Order: sequence, then C-alpha cells, then structure tokens
Amino acid sequence: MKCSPAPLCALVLLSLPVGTTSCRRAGSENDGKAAVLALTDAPAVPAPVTRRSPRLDIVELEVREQVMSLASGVAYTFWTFGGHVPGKFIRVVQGDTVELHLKNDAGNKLPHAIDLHAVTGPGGGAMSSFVAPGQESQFTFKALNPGLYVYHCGTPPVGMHVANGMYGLILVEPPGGLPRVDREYYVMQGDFYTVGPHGQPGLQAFDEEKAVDEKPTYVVFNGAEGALMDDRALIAEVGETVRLYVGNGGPNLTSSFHVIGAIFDRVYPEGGSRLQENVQTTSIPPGGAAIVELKVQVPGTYALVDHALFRAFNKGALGQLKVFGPPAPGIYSGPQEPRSRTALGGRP
Ligand SMILES: [Cu+2]
Repeated sequence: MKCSPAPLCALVLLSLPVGTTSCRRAGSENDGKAAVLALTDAPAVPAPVTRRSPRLDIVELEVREQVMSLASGVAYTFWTFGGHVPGKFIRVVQGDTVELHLKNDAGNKLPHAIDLHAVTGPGGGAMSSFVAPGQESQFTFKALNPGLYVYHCGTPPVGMHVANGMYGLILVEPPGGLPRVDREYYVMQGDFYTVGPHGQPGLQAFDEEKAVDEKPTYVVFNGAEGALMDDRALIAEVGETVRLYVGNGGPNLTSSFHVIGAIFDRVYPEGGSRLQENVQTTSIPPGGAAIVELKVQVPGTYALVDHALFRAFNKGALGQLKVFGPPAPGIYSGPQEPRSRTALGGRP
C-alpha cells in the first residue's frame, strides 16, 4: 500500500472500518477502495465518475444553523447541510458502500439527522444518524439503486426542519457513469414560510400556520430569491449540452419545472432510469428529483421557472441560464420587420 501524504494516511487508517486497507484521499476515484468525497455547493456538481468497480465512499456533512439571505433585504435562520441551501451534492456509484458522518455544529440549538432516499434501510438512516449539537453520528449503507435522490433532515418535526432548508441531492450513477455532457448544474427548489409578507425586510421568523396551510411566502431555487439570476446565472455556450440535476425539497409544493424558450431533449423523470424525450415541463414532487438535459442552440437568456407562474414572478421561483455564442437565425430570428402578404406573393 502506498499513501501520500503520510500524515493524512495515518490519520485515515485510524478511522477506517476493520478490513479496510486503503488510504482516504479527497476526491480520488481511482484506487477502487476508499475515498473522502469532494462535495459541492449548488449550482456546482462534483466531477463525473468513470469507475466501474465499487469502493468505500466517506461522506462528511456538517449541520449548521445560520442566518442567511432569503431575498434582497430579507434574512432567515436557515438550517443547512454544510452551510448552504440546498445541502452539499453527493456523487457516488451504484454498488458503493457509503460511510456517512453527520456532525452537528456545537453552536447549533437542535438535534438533527439525515434521511437519504438512496438508502435501503429503516428511516433512510434518520434514526442511525440522530445527533445532538456538538456531537457526530455515523452509519453505513450500500447504494443499491442508481438514480438522483433527495436527502433531508429526519428529526421531528421533520416538516419544519425541511422548511428551514435541510435538503440536498445524492446522485448514484450507474457503473461507468452517465453519458458525458458539456456542463452539469445543481438546482433545487424549496418553499419557505415567513411571518412577514413577501419582501418584508429584516430577519423573518418561520410561520408554522402558513406551512401547515401550504401557503408559502417564498418559492425559490437554491435557497434564495435571485440565487440563479444575473451574475449568478447558469451559463453555457451555443452547441453545448447542459444537464441539470433538479431536486425539490418542498416541503409542500410540487414543482412544474420549465425553462422558458427551451425544450428538454431528455428527462429522467422522478430521477429514475427511464428516459423521456422532448419535454416542455417536468413535474417534480417534494422529496423528488429529475435529471433534465438540453442542447442550447440559440444565444440569449433563458428563464428557469416553476411554471405555476405566480410562484415564479411573485414568490421567487425564477432563475436564468445565459447562453453565449453566435446568432442562429435559421433556428430563431429575433424581432423581424413584418412583411406584407403581397411581398410573400399572396393576394393583398
Ligand atoms: Cu434537522
């Protein structure tokens, strides 16, 4: 066995399960034995995997309760997996064994847990991972089924923990990985419930009655109004194929996910294995996900929306995909000077 750097290897061996003899190397996918996964914050996605052989993946998540921006001038106390909403993106391969470590920051007020929909086992890991502030829990599961799965907090009241932002995605790729694309992004919708009305500035408290009534104040992508707008928009170049890993944390609303001016060439509905083609709007339930792919062919700005449109234009479920490159007038002209029917050879 060869390890580098040596101090890391020594540290790693101390904490590996019995029978494991490999080093833990952050982000490495080539030794086929074990690695600490490199996790990403949305909209970034970890690098694609090409492995065909399973290994041990060590996932380290830390719960943080922290005040962040929900909208311009609006603050909210989010509960997070890793300091952002949605939580860190986890990428493994079918057949991998995942050793999940959940730390609950000592500065937090509440216990938390994680229920991953990629787990086959009671509670999706929620009871095994229940952890008090300042403590760490651990459990291990085998990623039996490929697909795109939601994870979320499993501590009662679960609805409230999820409403405060405790959700993310785990992708279980088939051996060898998904077909290659040019760009991949991580987008996750969630609905939020504040005591103050939409746009009221200042620190806003959670409104349980609105949550129970399923009347959100905000519906957003990636944890905040404007998280995917302007200089934070997703980007691509003409001719590229873009894959979006789209999740819905809810806790209540089903998303009618749509990109205005684009057609999804391929969708894996519900994050499953079957392909659907040529889709305008895909339905993503709370606790569900979809993989959507589109080849961008005309430059410009495309709006990502929940096509329940008052959510998009009045509650925040609006993002942007900016496509750069040469015009493609054969596909889309842009504004034209109207021609008369006479000029077209028709009768006036
Ligand atoms: Cu929680």
